[in-house]
This record gives sequence, C-alpha cells and structure tokens, in this order.
Amino acid sequence: MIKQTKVIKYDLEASEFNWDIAPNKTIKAWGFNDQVPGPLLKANVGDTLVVRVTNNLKEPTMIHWHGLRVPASMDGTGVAQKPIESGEVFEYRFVVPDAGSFWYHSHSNETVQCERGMYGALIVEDKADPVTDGEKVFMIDDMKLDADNKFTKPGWFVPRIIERHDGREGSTLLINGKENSEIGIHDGQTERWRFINSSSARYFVLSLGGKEFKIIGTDGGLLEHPRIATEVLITPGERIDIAAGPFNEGEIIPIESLGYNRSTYLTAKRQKFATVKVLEKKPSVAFIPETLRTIKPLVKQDANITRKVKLSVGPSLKDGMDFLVNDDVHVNDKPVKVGELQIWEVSNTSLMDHPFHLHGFFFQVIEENGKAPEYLAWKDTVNLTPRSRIKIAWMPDNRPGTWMYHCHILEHHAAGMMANFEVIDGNKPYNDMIHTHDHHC
Ligand SMILES: [Cu+2]
Repeated sequence: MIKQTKVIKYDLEASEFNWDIAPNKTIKAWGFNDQVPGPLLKANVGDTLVVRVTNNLKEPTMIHWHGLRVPASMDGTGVAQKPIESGEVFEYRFVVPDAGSFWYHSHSNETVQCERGMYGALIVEDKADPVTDGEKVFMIDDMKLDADNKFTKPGWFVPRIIERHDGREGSTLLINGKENSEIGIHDGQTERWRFINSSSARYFVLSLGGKEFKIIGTDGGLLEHPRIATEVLITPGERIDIAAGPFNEGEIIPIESLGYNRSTYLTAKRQKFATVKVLEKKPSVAFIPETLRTIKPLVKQDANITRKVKLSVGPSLKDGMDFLVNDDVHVNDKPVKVGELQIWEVSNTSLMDHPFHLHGFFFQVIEENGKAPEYLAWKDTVNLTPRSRIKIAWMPDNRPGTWMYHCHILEHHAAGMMANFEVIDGNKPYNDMIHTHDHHC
C-alpha cells in the first residue's frame, strides 16, 4: 500500500506588533502573524510542510525547526542558509518523518528575537497516537519587562553579568503568550497536554498542584510506557507530553513550576503560570495503553566513546565569564560520517546546569554519571547538572551538511557554548575547505 502524503502550506509573517499579555498589559512583541506564540502548525507523519516566511522585521531572521529531522539546508541556522533579510521571503520545505511535539523559533539574534515572542508549536500526529478526549499545547515562556512593559537590556555591569550567567529570566510568566490564563477540562476526561519550554533560560518543573499525571512523551515522541509522576523538569528547548485527568468537577488546579536550583545568582521559587478549572462531567473515550510504542536501544551502555564534548565556564576579562565547548568559544567540531554510530560523552565541568541540544538528530541517553538511565527515550535536548557526565548515542542518517549543537540557554549559546560540525557522506571525499565558513550562532 502506498502511503498517502499531503503537502501542507503555511504562511508566516514575522513582524513587530502590539500583543496583550494581560488586560491593560501590552508589549511590543516580535512574532509570527501578529500572535504569541505564532500559529500552531500541524501535520501527519510523512506529510510535506511548505512554510513561506516573510520577514517584515527591521532585521534579518531565520527559523529553526526544533527536533525535526529536516535536510541540513532547512535547519534555519547561519551555516545552513542566508539570513532572510528585512522585506525578503524564504520558503522552507521538508517532510516531517516523526510524530511528536516540536517547535519552531528564530535562530537569528536569538536572545532578542525569541525573548520577544518569535516561536510557535509544530505538532506531528500519527495513527498510533493514544486516544484522548482532547489535546492542548502549552508553550511556556517568561519575559523580563521593565515598568513600562518594555524589553530593556541591563545597562549596569552587575545586572549584565547576572543575565549572562543565569540567562535572561523575567517575572512575567506566560503560557501561550498570556499571563494567568484559565484552562478548562471536563470532569471524567483525560487529555493530552503537550508542554514546550520556549523560554530563554527558565527551568520549568511542571506540577499540577501535586496531582498525579502520566508522562507519555518527550522530545522525539512517545515513551515506551507511561510514567506516573507529580512533577517533571522541562528545560529550555525540551518537551514533555502528559496525560492529564480525570479530575473532579469544581476542582481548581494550578499549572505551576516548582523551584529548581540550577546554581543561578537569582534563586528560583514555586510560581503559578495558569489555572485549570474542572467543568461539568462528560463521557470519556480516552485510552492510554501500557505500551505506547517500542524504542530499540541503539547500543549497549558500555559502547566505546567516539567523541568527547566538554561544556565549561571560564573567566573572561570583558564579560565576567565565557561559555565554552572543549575549552573554546563558537567551535568548529570534527565531522561525522553518514551511517557511523556516534557515542558521545557530554560532560559539564561547570557549577551550573546546561541543557545540551543537538540539531536535526535524535539521540538516546545511554549512561548518566556511570549509570544506565531509568528509561529509554528519543531526545534532542537533555539537561546536564553541575559536574555531570552522560553518554549519548545517535546515528547520522543520510542528511549531509552542516549541523550544530549548543546549550539551549540562549545567553550561553550566544556567549560561545556552541559548535558546528559537518555530517559527511562517507562515499565522497571530504573537502576540508567547507570547514572554513564563519561561525554563526
Ligand atoms: Cu548553558
């Protein structure tokens, strides 16, 4: 049987516009189609997405498709394409090969463009998805605004150092671009809630007022088995899908983040992002099976390491500190060959957390600080706690080109904690010259 695939077209217009994050609280947002987040893009596995981006900002932009196994030329970074200049149009076109909760965001002047709202969700569905009574996407963000609701950058040395060290965190807490929103779910029903952390630097520890939920998916789609939890960490860039409910009519449940200590100057505390109200009872058709899918391990835990990636922080005279990959900033790492299994040891020698993100490919964490992880999952973003070490396994499939990995705290990425590398076709001679391009974030 030939699988029917569709071509799905979207138009995104990047511009500046007024956006109400709360009644009488309006910001000058940068975003897509006059909304924060941008439009929800949806497709089924195997569809071709064609996204025409018109840039009506006063500066260049590019869009990165976070978690999607797109061709290298569609990855939306400065090594993959020419920036879309002000007034220009660029068409992204790619097949969506995997089901899951993905997102798109600016990969150009990211610390400014993402902070102001240039992101949106991209959901890829599959027939094998569990049946639920409904689905919601929650894009988590925070904004640092001044008294006039403006995005000012810290001027003084000390606040500037704090923002560089911690990443930019703000006290305006948003779900889907709104403060204090109210969300409804019916008594007796179970919904799939997809959480995407689109903030610059905030570590979000999801809690529903202590109530149990089932974690059913993460970056690369469904887990093998649901995991019952009352809290789960979602770092910048990461996604967690849960089955929420059933709850009882009249219940008021907060969607909150518990404090996470990531050794920042500013300490995190428990904070409410939104409120769930449980409405009248309705029948349910939801069924969350005990086995959601099978994930084959790529390799055994004791597999030989093929590369070491060290994340660290070093002193810098100019900015207080540099954010380093293998003791350097904005690195060009060695190429990898198509079809050659990669076993990377990623270590963090610094005293703060870093969410490590690999573009374009999913990996499996096969070891965490010497131990096998509790469960198998396809990931593209994984947290490294202070002084920790993990092993990840991933396979460069046949999508040669320039790719990158970086810390997803946007200020750390911009300060140097990133590397480009080539995926090369092993059957063709490798031309060292392609490695001499400029560094881009
Ligand atoms: Cu970092």
